[in-house]
Amino acid sequence: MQLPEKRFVASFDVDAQRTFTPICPEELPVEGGDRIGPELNRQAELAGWRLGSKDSHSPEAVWVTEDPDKIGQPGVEGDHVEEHWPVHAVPGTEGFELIPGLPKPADYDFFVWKGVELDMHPYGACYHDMNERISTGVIEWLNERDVSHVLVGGLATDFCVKATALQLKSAGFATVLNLAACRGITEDGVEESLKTMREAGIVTIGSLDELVPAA
Ligand code: VGL
Repeated sequence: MQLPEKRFVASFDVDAQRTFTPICPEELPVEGGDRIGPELNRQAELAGWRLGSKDSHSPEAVWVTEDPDKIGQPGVEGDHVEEHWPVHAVPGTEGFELIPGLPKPADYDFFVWKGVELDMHPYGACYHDMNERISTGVIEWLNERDVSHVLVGGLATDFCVKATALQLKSAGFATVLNLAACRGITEDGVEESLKTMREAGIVTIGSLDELVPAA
């Protein structure tokens, strides 16, 4: 895919947090999640803007479960929560921190903290709620700068990355999912989410070699 001038390209590090890596085995470890930092940094070099997001959850959230059979399963009461999860991404803990090698949130051009309310657990980083009514400002921010292309990576492919990529695509951005810059929770979930993303018109690439930067 041919990329336009850098100022029209953004890269997005979705929830690239230690909670989704083997660094935090008690939270939601995703195999290899701690190794995507260098690829996210390479991806960011092709873009004029770098955006990021973090899950920011209370240990008292309504979806919290310690029951392994419930993890990832629906059945939580509430309009803005879909599945049960173990405690994860709690501000002040290691799991909340970005994975090794990434900038600090303050050094990004735009950053989203999401899932702060006890009864809201959005997956996508563009809206705070599941009905996609309350914007986090990402789409407006990108539109204000006439960004046309967004390169997406992060954790996890089958949840927050997928949801964010679909929201960006629906908002009209040419959206590229860089598979080398993400990892997923389950193999089946990743297969299924790649299918959904491709059907929506998202371009999936195996490596950045498939992108041609502007001359
Ligand atoms: C995520 C499961 C639960 C994600 C967040 O960031 O993909 N997955 N919470």
